[in-house]
Amino acid sequence: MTPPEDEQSRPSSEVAESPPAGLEEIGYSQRWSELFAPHGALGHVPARVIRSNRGSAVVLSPRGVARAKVAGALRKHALGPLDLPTVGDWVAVDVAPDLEVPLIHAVLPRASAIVRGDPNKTSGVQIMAANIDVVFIVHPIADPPNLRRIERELSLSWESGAAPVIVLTKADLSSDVEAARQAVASIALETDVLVTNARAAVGLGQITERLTGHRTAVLIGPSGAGKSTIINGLLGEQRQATREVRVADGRGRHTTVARELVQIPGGGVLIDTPGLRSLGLTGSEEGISAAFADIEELARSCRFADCTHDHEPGCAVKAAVESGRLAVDRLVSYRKLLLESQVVAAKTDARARAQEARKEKILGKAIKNYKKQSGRG
Ligand SMILES: Nc1nc2c(ncn2[C@@H]2O[C@H](COP(=O)(O)OP(=O)(O)OP(=O)(O)O)[C@@H](O)[C@H]2O)c(=O)[nH]1
Ligand SMILES: [Mg+2]
Ligand SMILES: [Zn+2]
Repeated sequence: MTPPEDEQSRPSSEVAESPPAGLEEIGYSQRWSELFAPHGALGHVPARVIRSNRGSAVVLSPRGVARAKVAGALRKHALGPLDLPTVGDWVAVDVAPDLEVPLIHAVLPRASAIVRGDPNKTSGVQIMAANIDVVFIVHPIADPPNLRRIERELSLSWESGAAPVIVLTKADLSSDVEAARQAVASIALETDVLVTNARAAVGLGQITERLTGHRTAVLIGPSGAGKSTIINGLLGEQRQATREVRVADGRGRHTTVARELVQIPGGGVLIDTPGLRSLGLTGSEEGISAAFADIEELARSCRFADCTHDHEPGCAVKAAVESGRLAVDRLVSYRKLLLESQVVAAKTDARARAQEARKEKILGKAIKNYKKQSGRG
């Protein structure tokens, strides 16, 4: 493809210097440099989306931080929100001086993404963060931790392509830290469970440790869990807004409103997200399988390969519940998530079919018009 004239004629100093200053610290690597190369030939610069909220994006490029807009062609060709830039994305940006704001022309193929089902959106999904290496699942220890929600978040995390780590916060408010940690560990399988008191900056080294090598991690978890407090603790300043959450009227409120990528001193970046009340599944069962590997392992010994662990004879999973080796709540949780996932998958299929039908109708009309105009109808 030949770049348009104005882009060809741009002085070569406008083409991205290599490696782009400052981008390596936030994760720019060989992979991104290779994926970016064809865009560099067009005179665009590589950038990372560091903040996104309802369609607006702030990017960090070698030119600094700027609010950017999605180029018309990219928006037009996007089939849904998955094709549009989101926090953590690496993008190709036009920063020509005659532009009012930088224009995002392309989103580089993602290495990973944590996606949640979002029943309020027509598309049904929302990307919480892209190109992440680690998902920190943050929960207050004192409440006590909501095991069922952690299982759901583990499923979404395994689905993302990044490795989950559970972070229990507010250790200072718990009378029995070890009991809470063990309860969570019992459902976490191989996943690490860390304990912190972010207000006193205790246990935060375990977080930075996992960011070495310019890695990217996202913080997810309920509102008030202390996600932003962890970031502030690591920065040593009150950068992110935090707020006491009052249980009585705290429903549906969150302090953090935009998803934001923050550079951590000593290396790596953390993406802060608003605590969400509903974290829907996306219709895939792979994440659930990973999060419930213990049950899936037991299921291999069930008499029937398609055992639902409900009424079938010779069910090894039910036997494990009866003998006390498997908590019944965990089995119920597993079945609930699978069912939810199947419902979402069916809806997604129906949506895809409707879209296909709509396309065919439009195409059919176009063919009819064409025949009419050319007198062949
Ligand atoms: N005692 C104690 N309080 C904490 C700790 N971590 C966070 N908090 C407090 O918990 C409240 C909520 O913390 P935030 O960091 O705003 O929670 P969040 O997860 O970012 O919440 P959203 O942005 O709404 O999703 C604040 O008042 C914090 O000061 C901790 O380790 N110990
Ligand atoms: Mg917050
Ligand atoms: Zn079974």
